[in-house]
Amino acid sequence: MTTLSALIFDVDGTLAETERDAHRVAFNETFAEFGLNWFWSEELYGKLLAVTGGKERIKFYWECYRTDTPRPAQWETFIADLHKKKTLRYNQKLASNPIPLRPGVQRLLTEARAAGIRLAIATTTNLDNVAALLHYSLSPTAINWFEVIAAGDVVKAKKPASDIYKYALQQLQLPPTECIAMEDSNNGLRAALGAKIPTVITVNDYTRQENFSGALLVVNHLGEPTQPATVLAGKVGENFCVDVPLLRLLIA
Ligand code: XBP
Ligand code: MG
Repeated sequence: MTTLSALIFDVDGTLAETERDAHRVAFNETFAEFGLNWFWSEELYGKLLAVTGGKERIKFYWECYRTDTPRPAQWETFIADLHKKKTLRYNQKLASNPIPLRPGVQRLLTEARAAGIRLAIATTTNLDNVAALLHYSLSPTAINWFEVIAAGDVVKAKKPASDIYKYALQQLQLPPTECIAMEDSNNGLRAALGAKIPTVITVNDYTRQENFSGALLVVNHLGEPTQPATVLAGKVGENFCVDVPLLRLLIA
């Protein structure tokens, strides 16, 4: 029997639906502030999500969609500055208009803590953004629930590379088989599986159609007693929530 020692959560799209109404809007506002006549529509943003990391996404868009926009002499520095401003705007947004956690997230985090299961985060976004989301959408002290927060540029290669999950495992000092990753995207799944961590997927509107082969379980969300989860792939009964006993069973 394998012990379930830790849950490692992705952030954007998994803890909360932050991409469309917060990250995307913060990017667009910052483009305007920097004099760029760029606008990322909801649809275009869905395509750009294939590239993880804000700085990387901006670079990709510039190189592949906007060769008509002249590059400043210090291109990398310009992008880094723009991204810093975007982070500020994103943090202000979460403070003034918190994005709710997805169904079942707070419940599962609370249950895991009560069961002595360690919590960690492995994300492409940066630590400021993680801290703001936890503060305003969960509780001002919720950051302390997580023993390890592996975020952003702490590793060189972002998801789908497995570096961030390998880093989290190293910090936790745990083998991958004693952990479960919680993800929402194919990029995230590949990153977790690359580190050999069994993975549960909660899809969202941007990721529903992606390939999740190799996942332990694919559901629409983690579920609440009053709002059960729907299984999209995997063997579990009906009217259920993703809870600690189920997760233990999945890796047993
Ligand atoms: C989410 C991302 C991030 C955010 C923007 O990854 O891809 O790039 O869209 O965040 P994950 P930054 O789901 O793994 O958290 O601008 O801070 O990079
Ligand atoms: Mg995600």
